[in-house]
Amino acid sequence: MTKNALAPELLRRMDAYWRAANYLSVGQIYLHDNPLLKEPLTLAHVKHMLLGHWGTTPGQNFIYMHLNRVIKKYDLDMIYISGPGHGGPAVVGNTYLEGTYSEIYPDISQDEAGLKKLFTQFSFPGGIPSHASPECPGSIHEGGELGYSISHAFGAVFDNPSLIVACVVGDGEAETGPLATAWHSNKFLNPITDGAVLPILHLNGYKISNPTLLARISREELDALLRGYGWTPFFVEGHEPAPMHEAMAATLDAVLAQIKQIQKDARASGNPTRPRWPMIVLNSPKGWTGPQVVDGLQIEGTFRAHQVPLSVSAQNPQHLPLLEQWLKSYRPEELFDAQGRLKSDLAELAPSGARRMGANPHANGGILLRDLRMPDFRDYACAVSAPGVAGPGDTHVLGRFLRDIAKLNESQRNFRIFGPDETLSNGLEAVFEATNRQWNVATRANDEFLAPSGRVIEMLSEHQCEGWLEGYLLTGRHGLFNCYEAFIHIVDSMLNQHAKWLKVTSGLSWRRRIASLNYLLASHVWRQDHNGFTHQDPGFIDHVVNKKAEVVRVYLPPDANCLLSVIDHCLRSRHYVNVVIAGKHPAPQWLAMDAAVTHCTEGIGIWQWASNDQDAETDVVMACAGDVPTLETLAAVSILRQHLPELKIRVINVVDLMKLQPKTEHPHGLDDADFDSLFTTNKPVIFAFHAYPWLIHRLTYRRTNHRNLHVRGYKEEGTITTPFDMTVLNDMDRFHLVMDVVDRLPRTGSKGVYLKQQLQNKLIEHKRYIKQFGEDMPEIRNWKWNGANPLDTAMPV
Ligand SMILES: Cc1ncc(C[n+]2csc(CCOP(=O)(O)OP(=O)(O)O)c2C)c(N)n1
Repeated sequence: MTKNALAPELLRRMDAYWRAANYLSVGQIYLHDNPLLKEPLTLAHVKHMLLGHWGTTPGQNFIYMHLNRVIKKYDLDMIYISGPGHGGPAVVGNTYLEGTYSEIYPDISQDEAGLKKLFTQFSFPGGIPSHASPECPGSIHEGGELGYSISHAFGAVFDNPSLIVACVVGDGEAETGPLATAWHSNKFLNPITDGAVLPILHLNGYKISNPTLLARISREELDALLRGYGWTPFFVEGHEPAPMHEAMAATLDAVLAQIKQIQKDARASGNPTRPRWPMIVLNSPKGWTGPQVVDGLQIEGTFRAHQVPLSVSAQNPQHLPLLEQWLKSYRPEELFDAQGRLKSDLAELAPSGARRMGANPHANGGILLRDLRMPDFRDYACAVSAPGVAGPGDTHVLGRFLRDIAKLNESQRNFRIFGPDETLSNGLEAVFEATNRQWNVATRANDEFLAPSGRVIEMLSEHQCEGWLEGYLLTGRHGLFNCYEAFIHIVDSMLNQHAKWLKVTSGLSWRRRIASLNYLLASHVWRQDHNGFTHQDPGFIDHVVNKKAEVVRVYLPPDANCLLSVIDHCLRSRHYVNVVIAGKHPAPQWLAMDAAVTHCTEGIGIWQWASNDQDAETDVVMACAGDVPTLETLAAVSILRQHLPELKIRVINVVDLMKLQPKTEHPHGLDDADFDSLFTTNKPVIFAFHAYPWLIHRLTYRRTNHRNLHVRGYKEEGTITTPFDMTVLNDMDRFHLVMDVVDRLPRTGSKGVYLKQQLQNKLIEHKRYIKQFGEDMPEIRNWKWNGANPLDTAMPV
């Protein structure tokens, strides 16, 4: 099959192109001068700090160059994902050879001066990172943290029927949890409406200092594993360049023919039945074409080739001639003309224009981004005739809005909801009135909402949901990840990487802004009634606020109308990570739509209807953020106003958590004067907070009144219990909040002391009641805010 796949002249030129890429890669790692070796190499030409990864690079150069051939031959719309992104020299070198690098960075010109700069900048202070970083044209995947290449690749091809993502997977990377589950992504792909992913497992045998598992199981076992995941593996194996070129070319022709045939058949027949997609296993030596033996140790084909095989330095001058020999082995004089430009017979091997993988617009998704068609979120409002009316559960209301967004954008095919099997249990069932869960494996009677095509994709892998959504966004579309709050932590690290990507790309003028990464965290800490302690963890936002302020936003809408307003805003926003935490259980509604819009626009505000300090000096500020803390705060306020009516209370609700940070730290931050006027400079502030209390201190530690700030929140107390008991266990219930006020206001005198005693008794009664009846006391379950005169609170004293 592989013989004569390439005409001899083409093979010669392709090998030369590969040598050119390898030469550029070694040059990037080692040289800061003498880029064409016009002079004998000296230590003065070599960088002082030798950084980078050689091992993966020649294999990736080989793949990229071969992909160039098929892109040209079949006019493919293709992008490249480098799973082992530490092979940065490969993607940088190849985009330089194809011309895109110099178009974006004219200073890195295609001549000797440009080459010198290209080499110097790599892994150099003020230069570029050693990975497939955002600075590299054509990259949507830095690959610094291994494991997400296939997820990103699939995210990119959903709803992109003409796109093929060639996705290089490191055999070490393949050991990670996310990558191991990512092979299953093929079960969600629709061959009619989606594009194709061509995984290329780079079986170079080693990681940093260990062999890889996939290289040490038998060929038969590996083949069975990949077939078991639903792929047809094609093996390209060896190390002799010429037969390897033949084998790779023949294999690429074969797999692309299969991909095209699968798509053609499915699209002609309208039958999307899951095909067995092809993939490639490239079994080539790690550090291919590099030094063989150095200081008596084998390098090529071993783990020792992973980073920098030669440590050329004044202390180690004997490596200098080895480096020169290595560089010269690529015969640069045959590859570049005297001016340092790639020879024209080689340059023409690269595709042109936007077909070059470095210039493909899918890899700069903001170029392709179109606004969503948005229904007016006000149309989905909960009627709130007075604060405290019963609502059906905030996410249930949101579900109807999302349903219509899915419907309105059905023809644009640029909006998706991802989740790990929780769209229903997070209360978004209305979405399935308009669409289905895309699923391309068998269905059975009694399955629900499964179809070959649908706007929702669910797999019980938070990693896939995150990775797919990131890939979808990075290629210019919109989406939402809905997840249980506790388990979103599984993707902490992926969020880190995406937030870093957003930060860096926002400083690159040629990179267009993309749609925000939106998390909807429902089924939150306070309402895990049937799941208990394992499902109670509100710490994701602690993690998120570590990220760059320009990138992250955290919203805690207290009711459904606020949730609608916040989600509308998030779906319109660009280049952020938005985290929205919302409840799904029936809960009181506080604000009519206009008031909700105003409140969410401000992000923080005094709830005047709940406060009574309008015409007098405030005694205490009752602040809250989150739906359950808001409920408990208002219940506490009603107790206070009934029993200590002379107290002047101010109620503040926070929707946009970043308002609490100083303006100097976050663009949303209140300036100090505004903060002081809201929270006073010297009155007690009792703050009921959705998550761990420490976060509020962290955000406000510089504020004038910080010393009077007393925060209640989740303090890692939980179990399967009643909703109210969850707040009691964490001292965030209405009774504790009232007692906190009394403790901080000695002037409440014996009235306060007596009230406190009654509340303590109440807590004992609560415990007794739930133990006996298994639910909260009627006065808790049926409590209602009753406006300015909350005397009907069933608060027997
Ligand atoms: C999640 C993660 N864990 C650990 C590392 C550190 N690391 C960098 S490269 C590497 C080995 C990668 O091996 P492989 O994926 O086979 O890539 P290649 O051999 O092609 O360089 C490791 C463990 C990482 N970058 N990401």
